[in-house]
Amino acid sequence: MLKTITAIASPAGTGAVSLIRISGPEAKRIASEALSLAKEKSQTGAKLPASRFVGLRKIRDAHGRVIDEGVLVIFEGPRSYTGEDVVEFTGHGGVVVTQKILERFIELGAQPAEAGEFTQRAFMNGRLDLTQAEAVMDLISAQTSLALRSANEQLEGRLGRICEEIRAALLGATAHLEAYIDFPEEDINAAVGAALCQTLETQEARIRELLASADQGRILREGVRTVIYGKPNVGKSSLLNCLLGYQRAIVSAREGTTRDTIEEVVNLRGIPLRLIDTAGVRESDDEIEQEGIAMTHGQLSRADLVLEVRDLSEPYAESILEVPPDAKHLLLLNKADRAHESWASQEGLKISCETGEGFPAMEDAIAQLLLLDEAHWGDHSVAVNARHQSCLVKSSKALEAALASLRAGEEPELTALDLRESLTAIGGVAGVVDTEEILGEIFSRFCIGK
Ligand SMILES: Nc1nc2c(ncn2[C@@H]2O[C@H](COP(=O)(O)OP(=O)(O)OP(=O)(O)O)[C@@H](O)[C@H]2O)c(=O)[nH]1
Ligand SMILES: [Mg+2]
Repeated sequence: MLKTITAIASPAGTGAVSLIRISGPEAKRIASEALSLAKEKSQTGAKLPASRFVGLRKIRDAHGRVIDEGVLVIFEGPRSYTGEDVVEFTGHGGVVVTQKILERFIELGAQPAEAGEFTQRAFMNGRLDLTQAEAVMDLISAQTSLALRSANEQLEGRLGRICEEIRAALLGATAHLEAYIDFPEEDINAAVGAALCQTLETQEARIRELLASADQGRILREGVRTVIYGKPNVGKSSLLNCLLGYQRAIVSAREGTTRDTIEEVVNLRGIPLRLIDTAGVRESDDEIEQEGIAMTHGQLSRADLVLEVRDLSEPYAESILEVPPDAKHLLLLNKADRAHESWASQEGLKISCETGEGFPAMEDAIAQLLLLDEAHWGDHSVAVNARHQSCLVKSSKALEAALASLRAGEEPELTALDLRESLTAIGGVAGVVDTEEILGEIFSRFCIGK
């Protein structure tokens, strides 16, 4: 029989309330016994509340002594988070009292849950598809309102639904093709061949569209890799501090202050920016500084966005930046409060970390550049993660191969083989077909009690 699991679902530490969960076939029996008075007193304790009704109940130890009084709710399966019988007890949020309740449930036969095991059961019992289960994790770790919105959209199952539509279309095409394998005397005529090609091309385009959103997904989860770049002393660390709102990096009038790169995430109009302050780039004999500058170049090559900072208080000089091909770029002319006249006719966004001048315009420009603020977040956006991406790439490659063999008029067996591979891969996104190993990998990243 499937084991019954239990865990503290609220964060560790002291709080107003804490939540302990039980899920599995024994959940109700365990909860009921936890309410019982000691056997020797031959008295029974309170009854369980009816499913989905709230009851004020006392959880007792083996001697019938009260551990805590709180709210008990039973969700009878399958109408529960996990699809099994679930018991939730909300008690006083102390560390010891919560731990004691957990121990009591374990004493009565529940087993401590693994990380993500509740959600894994929800998936196993068909309450969520895999993209939705992953969205639960995205929702918990969302750092901005936009990431939250994207997680909620995924939780509603949009990505899973799109993949399921693609899978259904491919399945239809495969069945069609396999019919010809079963009747080798019949050839695929031109009209049928063209119709099949059309179906595969349409689905291929849809997969490509999903893949195009992978960058957006990564950005929402991890933040836009924003590298603050420039010569020493132009005010890169000052900019980091201003955007963060506190003194994170050392600022000084001495050139070459920053050596290591410093990373912090800020929320800019709903967009998570992973700001990376770097060592100022110049010729240097100092070994440590050279190391720092090498790191700057490394960061630059992985950037999504480069904020190039230049110093308006110095006479104009050419930019030192070689912009990496696929990063967005914004030129910031800092120290506008002390601008040198030689800059008068130069392009760039004037800001001052000293006075705050130009900051709203800079935020506008960044949002505009990334087209990723709330206003630009389309109704049909999906945020593909790295795992979805790898399934989609596999599916799209196999589909291309299928198309190529179909167009070349090769044996239908060959095309069907590639189509099957494409089907399996796209099914993997929502977890239609998946191995234990992959599931374990996904759910182990959750927290205990989720
Ligand atoms: N007047 C004025 N001074 C500024 C402004 N921004 C930064 N500074 C000053 O410029 C100097 C250098 O600032 P930092 O932020 O340390 O410059 P950096 O680019 O990080 O320098 P390195 O770490 O050496 O590469 C400090 O003395 C700051 O106070 C500004 O907008 N106006
Ligand atoms: Mg610095």
